[in-house]
Amino acid sequence: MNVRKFGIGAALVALMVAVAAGSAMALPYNWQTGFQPAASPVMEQIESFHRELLYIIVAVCLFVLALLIWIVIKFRASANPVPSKVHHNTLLEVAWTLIPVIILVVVAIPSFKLLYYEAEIPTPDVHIKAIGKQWFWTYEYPGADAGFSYDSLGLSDADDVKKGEPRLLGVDNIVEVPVNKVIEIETTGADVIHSWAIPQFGVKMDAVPGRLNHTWFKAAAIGTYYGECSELCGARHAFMPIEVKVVSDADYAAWLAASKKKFAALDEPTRVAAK
Ligand SMILES: [Cu+2]
Repeated sequence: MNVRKFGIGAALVALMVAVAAGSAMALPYNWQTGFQPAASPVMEQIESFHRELLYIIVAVCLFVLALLIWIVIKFRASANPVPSKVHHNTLLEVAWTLIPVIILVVVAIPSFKLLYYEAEIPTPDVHIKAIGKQWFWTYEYPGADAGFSYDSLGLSDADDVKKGEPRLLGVDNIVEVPVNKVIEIETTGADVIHSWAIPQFGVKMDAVPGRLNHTWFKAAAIGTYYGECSELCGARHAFMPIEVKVVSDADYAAWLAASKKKFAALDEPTRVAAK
C-alpha cells in the first residue's frame, strides 16, 4: 500500500512540476497518460483527433460491454435451460455491417484531413536539413543568410547535469528556430534509417539513406523542445536526442550570425577536400 501511495504522490508532484514548468518546457513525467502539451498547429490537430477517437472507442466499448452483460444474465443456463436455435436475422446482419462502416467513414474523414494537413508544407520561412548518423544528427542551414552545418551529439549524464538538461535529451549543439515561423525539415540518413521526432510539434519523419523526406512545424511558443531518434538504428539509438530551441526573431538572427562564424571554421577542411 505504501508503495502505491508513494507512486500516486510522485505522479502528482511530477504533474504539478510539469504544469508549473508551462507548456514550453513540458517533459514526460511518471504515470503520464496523455500527450505532452501541443506546441504546434499539427500537434493541436493530432490531439483533437485523438480525443474524438477516444469518445468513439469508449462508446463502442461500453456498448459491447452492455451487450455482453445483458446476454450473460438473460441467457444464463438457469434462466434459459433450453437454448434457442434461431439463426439469420436480415435486419440485424445489415445493421452490424452498416453501422461499423459508418463509424469507419466518420473516423476516416478527419483522419485524411489531418494527413493532408501534415503532408502539405506551407511556404517555409526556414529550411533545415537533418541528417541522421550512427549516432548523432548533422544539421545543415542552407541559404545565403546561413550556409553552415554542424553536428549535434547527445550529452553524457554528467554534462546533462552540468548544463541543467534532462537526462538523455540534452545535446551539445542545439537547433535554433524562430517562433511562429514555418520550419521545413528535410530528413535523410547517412548510414541506416533514423527518424527525426519532436512529440510537442507532432513531427516524426523517417530519415532514410538515399531519400529526402520533408516535414514541417510552426512552434507556437518560445522554449526548449526535446525529441529522440525514433527509428531503431543500432547500439546507441537511445543516445541521439534532438533539442530544438525556439527563440524570438531577433535572437534567431543573432544565433544565425554567430553560428555562421562558429561553424564556418569547422566546414573549411571539407570544402577544401571537395575542390
Ligand atoms: Cu537513429
